[in-house]
Amino acid sequence: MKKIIVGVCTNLLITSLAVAENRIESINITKEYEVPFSDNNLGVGVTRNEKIMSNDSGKLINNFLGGNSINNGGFSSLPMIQGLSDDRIKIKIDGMDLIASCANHMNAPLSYSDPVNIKNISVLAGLSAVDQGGDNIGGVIKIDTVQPIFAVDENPIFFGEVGTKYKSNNKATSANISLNTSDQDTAISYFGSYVKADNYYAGGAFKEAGLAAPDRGYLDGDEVGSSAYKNQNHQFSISKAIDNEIYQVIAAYHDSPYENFNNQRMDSVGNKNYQLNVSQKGEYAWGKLTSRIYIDDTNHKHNFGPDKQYTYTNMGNTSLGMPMEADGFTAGLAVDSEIFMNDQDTLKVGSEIQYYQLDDTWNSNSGTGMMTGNNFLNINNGKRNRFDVYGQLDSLWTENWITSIGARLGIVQTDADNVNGYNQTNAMGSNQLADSDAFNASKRKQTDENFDISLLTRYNMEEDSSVELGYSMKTRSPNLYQRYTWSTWTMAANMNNLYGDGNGYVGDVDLKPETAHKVGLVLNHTDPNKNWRIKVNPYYTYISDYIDANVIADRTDGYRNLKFANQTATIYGLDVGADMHLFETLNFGNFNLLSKFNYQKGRNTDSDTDLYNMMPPNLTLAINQNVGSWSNNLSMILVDEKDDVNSTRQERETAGFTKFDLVSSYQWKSVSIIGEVENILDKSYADPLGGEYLGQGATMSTGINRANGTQVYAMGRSFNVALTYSF
Ligand SMILES: [Cu+2]
Repeated sequence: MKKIIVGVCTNLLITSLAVAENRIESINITKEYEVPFSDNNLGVGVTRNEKIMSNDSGKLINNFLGGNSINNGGFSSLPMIQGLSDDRIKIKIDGMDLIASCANHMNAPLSYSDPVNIKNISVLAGLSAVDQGGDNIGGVIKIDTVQPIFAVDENPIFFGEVGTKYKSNNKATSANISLNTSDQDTAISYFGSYVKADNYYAGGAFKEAGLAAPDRGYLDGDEVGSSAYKNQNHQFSISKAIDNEIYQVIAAYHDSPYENFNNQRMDSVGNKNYQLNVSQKGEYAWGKLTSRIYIDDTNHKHNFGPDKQYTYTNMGNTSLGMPMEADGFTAGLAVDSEIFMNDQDTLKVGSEIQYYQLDDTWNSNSGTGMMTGNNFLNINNGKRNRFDVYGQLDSLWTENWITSIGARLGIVQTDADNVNGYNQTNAMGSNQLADSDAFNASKRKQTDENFDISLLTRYNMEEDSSVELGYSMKTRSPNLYQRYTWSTWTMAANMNNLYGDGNGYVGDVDLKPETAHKVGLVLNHTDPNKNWRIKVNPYYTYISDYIDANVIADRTDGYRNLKFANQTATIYGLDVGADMHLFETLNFGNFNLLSKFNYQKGRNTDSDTDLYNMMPPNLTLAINQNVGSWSNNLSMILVDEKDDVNSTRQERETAGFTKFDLVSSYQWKSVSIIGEVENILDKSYADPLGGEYLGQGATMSTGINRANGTQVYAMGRSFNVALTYSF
């Protein structure tokens, strides 16, 4: 039978990951006909080495064509796909649809997966079919962390891996272990990881050296304040195969006692997350069925970390820190089916129900200032419940021509209860009473009916060349912070910042969902001799009701207070990936060249300005060499200056730069050693997606002056080493 599958496990990325796991080569890859736009690896994948050397899963997205990562703490970078980022992208981890419970999205879904534990990432960058998920306008990232391997005969198997690594720049020390045991129908696995990192250092001084704040320690001129972090992850899974079905239970625990943020005014001083994920997958004569129930429970705490001022004194009053706490709870149920209608057609139907509840409360602190009194209710009993249903028909018209047509309906209902500030007063410009009264009088319960369409097609011209063409309409409802934050008080608005830009934000109860219409084209060509291949992906996106912001106040510190608003935006761009076999020599092995080019241009046509955090044009060139057990990879990244910036947020321009990295690995029996020199030339550069440097000083309210500020600088040179033992 011909099956039309979503193209997972078929590309270079997976090959490298599979080799990584040694035993995962047994994954059966029944690549027959992929749904158009399902393979976005495009020749530049995540190698085993990169996965092992990284502490930040969000950064792995840089390796995918059309993918960039946005600076957001040490292990929670936000993915961006073709100009759209954060929760505009659907992130599914082992099928779970997770939501960040933090006013700064510090606990973005990818932060809960240690890169070492990722078995498979698929990034649907271009256009995604509706069966891949709703409630997104920017694409889908799917991550698998559990892939059960059963014993082939009656002898049980036991295998695992222990690893450790060290990075010199920020003294990041980490360790991980995986233990797996299985017989023919039961597989049990445990994964654990630990990492601790200090502040990192840029390639050169980008600010004055001195005390981080009057009540804090000393920072060097090249030391990036508030970039230290620590976390541990534990995951336990049991998979049971019964006939043609696999039942699976995954339980996970994540604990980060601190993760400091160099582009936010607060730090995470505690994040605990529990997940439970129970699923069933079956293959039947008629098709496939996957069903899943999951829960995710997050407790997230904020305060000022060790590089941000803690004690504020004003007119005889003292404020000691600013404790804030977000509690999020998600419960979901999802059913997806594939029905093989005949040799030509597969019908995919499914449904998803998600319940989400959020409380974001700022406790009165122990001082005597403006932040004592009641607990400030930033979001009180916020709700965001979602019901989705979709249908999609994938058809094979000829051996060379496939189409996918789908529609999805999503109902999103949001609500929040009454709020209050620290005090029922408007004193000192806080407007807490007036703002909370206005919010409490508003109609907060909102129901969105979101409609998605995907129309995708691929035509294979010859065996190794194809063209993919598609249109999709995708709709996403606002998140709770965009709809229900209410305080125009600068101190409070500053805390509600999803962008790392230093500005303050206020929600809008009447925000509408944003709808993206995207057209894209992918041209694939592989040389008949298999010596090179190229993928070219131009696209255009028109977004109605794009959730952006308008200025409500220019502040004395040079930053602004902004209010979320629906506007109109367009994004167009071009992504090109190519790889090429260079030559093979007797003594030095195989040489391959990989390259990736990324260009995007986003405009807010209502405000007549460029979109915030667009990655400037960039080119990656890498040479890979493999000889015996040795592999070496030298890469060069050229990034153009960023001069297309968002004037509403007063986004900073950044200079162009070139960066070199070298990774070498050697495999000796069960032991592998990886050495890396990151940023070989110790280049000092402002990270174009780094955001505003708020890593030190009096970050609350208006204690930092924008005129003396800077963009966040990226890490300078680091010598990294990792050791792995497999058994
Ligand atoms: Cu946070």
